[in-house]
Amino acid sequence: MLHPNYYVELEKYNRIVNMPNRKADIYNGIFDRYVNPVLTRRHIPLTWKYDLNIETNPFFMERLGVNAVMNSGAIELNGKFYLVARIEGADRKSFFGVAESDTGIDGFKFLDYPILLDDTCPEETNVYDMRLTKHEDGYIYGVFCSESKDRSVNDLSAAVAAAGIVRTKDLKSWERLDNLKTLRSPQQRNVVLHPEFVKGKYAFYTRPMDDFIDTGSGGGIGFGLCDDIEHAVIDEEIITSKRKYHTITEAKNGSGATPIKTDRGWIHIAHGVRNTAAGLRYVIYAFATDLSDPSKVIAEPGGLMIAPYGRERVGDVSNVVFTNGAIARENGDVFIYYASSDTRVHVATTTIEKLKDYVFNTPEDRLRSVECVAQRCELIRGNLEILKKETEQK
Ligand code: M1P
Repeated sequence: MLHPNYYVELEKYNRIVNMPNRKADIYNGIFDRYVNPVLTRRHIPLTWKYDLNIETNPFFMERLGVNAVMNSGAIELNGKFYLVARIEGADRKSFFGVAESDTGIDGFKFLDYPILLDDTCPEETNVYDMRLTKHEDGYIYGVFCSESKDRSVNDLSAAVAAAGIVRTKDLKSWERLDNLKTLRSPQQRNVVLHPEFVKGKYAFYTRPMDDFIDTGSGGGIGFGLCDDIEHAVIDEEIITSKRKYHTITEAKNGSGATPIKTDRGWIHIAHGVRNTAAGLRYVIYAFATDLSDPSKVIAEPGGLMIAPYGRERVGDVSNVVFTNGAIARENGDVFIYYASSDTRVHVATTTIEKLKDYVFNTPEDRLRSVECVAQRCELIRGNLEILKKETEQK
């Protein structure tokens, strides 16, 4: 028999998932933030957590709790917005759930079941951070981190990160392919499939790493080609967006959303990491690569685009914003989905035109304080002249 508390909790759940969202009163001209997150652990259906049967669950306890909903791949399909979210159970294992919305800014509801991946990797312990790519071969690919215990060292926490690959046509049935092999990099995370063939091959943005946490000699976001997506192997990786000393990417960076095609180049929305006394700080930045050679960076605005603000700064892993999904619509609107502090998912909206202006007209990082001040003085000088002229004309 159904536990009567179900209806009490259902009302709360319905309030959360049906809560309308609106733009926040923060302006930068580049994108809009929103007042509410679009996905939190309170968006998880009750059927995923509770045993609803009063006989087997008399206290109506959560039997399989959920800790957080975060880093989400994003795609538009048949006019609807879909997020493939990283859901972290109370048991620390992550898995994927597909949430659907009509607006892209609110009303996200998970489909009935989470994604049950084919169990093709017996050594795999954890999966997370799926990037979705609508590829010109006709499939939607999901590339995610497949994490296994590192048994080669005597360290309980040691792990190995690799890129898992699945594909689908409807976001309901998923076919698992072989994990990506990168012959020159022992570990990989933040791998993204480029939506078009490059030189007739599948092209991946990679993130070569020597270690599970530290990228070590991995110099930044990599790029490599492979012939066979079903058994993907990359033998040569080159570095596209490099990590740089005393910038937002000094400690690490990683590809985020699948690159957005514009008439001026591919726009990438990625993450950069620096170290602080309080630990790693993750921010989101953008850059553009060449249309015909998507490994070649042609513009990289200085500094960060999205930083954690206010409540976003606090969570399971504080001081983090992280993106692995954006939707660029036919009409030019762009929805960037980002998680804050590994705890919940937000949306930021902008347009292709604004992104192009941001990426191609924001000054580059001049890398030294004195030159950055000179850069700012140039801006101020021009502005003061305009203001002076304006006053003189009045
Ligand atoms: O905790 C912050 C992020 O850390 C990792 O990103 P990276 O590989 O760049 O360090 C990922 O585990 C990501 O899921 C997480 O949000």
